[in-house]
Amino acid sequence: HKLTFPDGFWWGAASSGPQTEGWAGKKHENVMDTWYRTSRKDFFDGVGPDVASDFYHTYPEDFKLMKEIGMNSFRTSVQWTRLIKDLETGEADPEGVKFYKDMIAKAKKNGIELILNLHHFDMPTELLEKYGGWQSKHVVDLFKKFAKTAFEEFGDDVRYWTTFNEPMVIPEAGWLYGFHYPKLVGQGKEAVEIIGNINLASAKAIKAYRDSKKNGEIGIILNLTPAYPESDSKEDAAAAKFADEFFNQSFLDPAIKGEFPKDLEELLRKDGVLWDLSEEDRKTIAENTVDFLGVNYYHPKRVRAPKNPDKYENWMPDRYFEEYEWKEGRINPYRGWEIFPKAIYDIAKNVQDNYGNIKWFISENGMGVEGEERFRKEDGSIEDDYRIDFYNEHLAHLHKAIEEGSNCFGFHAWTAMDCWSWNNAYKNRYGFIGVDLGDQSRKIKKSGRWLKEVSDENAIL
Ligand code: BGP
Repeated sequence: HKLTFPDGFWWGAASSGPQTEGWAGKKHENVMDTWYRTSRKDFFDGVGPDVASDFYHTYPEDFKLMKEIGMNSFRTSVQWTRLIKDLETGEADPEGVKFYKDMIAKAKKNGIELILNLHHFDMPTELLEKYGGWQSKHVVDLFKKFAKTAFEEFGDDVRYWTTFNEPMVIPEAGWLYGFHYPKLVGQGKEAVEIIGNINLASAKAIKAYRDSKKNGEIGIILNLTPAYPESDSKEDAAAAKFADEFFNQSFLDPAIKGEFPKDLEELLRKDGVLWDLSEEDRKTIAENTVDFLGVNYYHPKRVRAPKNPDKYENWMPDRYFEEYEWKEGRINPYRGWEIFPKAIYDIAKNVQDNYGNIKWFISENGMGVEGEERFRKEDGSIEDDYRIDFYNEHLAHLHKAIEEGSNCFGFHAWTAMDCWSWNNAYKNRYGFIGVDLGDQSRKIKKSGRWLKEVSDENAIL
């Protein structure tokens, strides 16, 4: 039967500047650009962020297509490395300003609410090399300058801002497990330091936004991966509690409550790896919490007590938990992540019960598919019924939570047009709209037509 969503519900999709725009007109390189240029050309099959989906040129047409598939909202990011000419002063680059202003205008013209995010894994490489990136308080202040410039330039036209996308992925992928640049492994202490500094950077950007007196709202986008224990044992419960505190609450709590989870702080202090934040820094975090929350959800974490807690030489979160593959789990055969729609309901209840029922939206959810070409039909369109089923299932759980009082105002898929991925270039496709990398032509998939119906009805059928 028909499940109707609240009035004004956001139906849309998310993407990011570095994964879509291409390098045209950019003044600096970010860490992912550098990674691709220097060492990953083979791995990425020569398909990179240099051209990506060419959004820098295609956005006028892309917004028309987004409108055509019923999107009323769209999130992308302002690239630090495009907007800012002088990274030390935060001075804007006129070419960057011009691009973003026109992009914002085109979104508006097509009736699309634009949400602008400030950081999507795209630290300027110069700042990593010179100062250590997020390990540096100076870089935190440079980020604030960039944020301030963005608010000044676009704050009259954009009403919804977010400071970071999935900040946990920065230390996790870059310093703990080595799957994003700078690809370090086992650097637990540094990772914790980075968590502290990014929380501070987010709070400082929020303060800059409030000081700018613009008439909008600012939030943060977190990847929340609920940690489900393998058994009822005390040990597995402790592992799940730790994984939840470290990977979810170390950003969720400061962002909404203005403080870090107490038990986690105690543990990190005891282990001698606590973040380095002064009283003043903590005050900044306490006083600058978010207006709203975005949640990216793809898959849960299945955890248990670690069998080999000392496998790393340095301090690592792996001392307290390990992941395992849940035998009953349903795996996406085309990407390899567990599909577990009920976690959306669990996340919603957690936000409702433990975070003051703050208003929030699903800012990413999606199903990556390798080799999606095999689903192309004679008329040229991709029949992605698996994706439609995936969304319907997740939305049913979200709907149930909303019925029970969850303050959720929207659902954004990853993503609108197929885009470049940090891990697999264009191998895994996610879009409502297919992109042909040969000539950059676009073609609406069946899921795009599904979204149009859902958005028109404000309901899933
Ligand atoms: C999220 C990121 C996105 C996007 C997505 C898909 O974590 O915010 O930038 O890449 O995951 O993941 P992947 O491209 O690794 O399949």
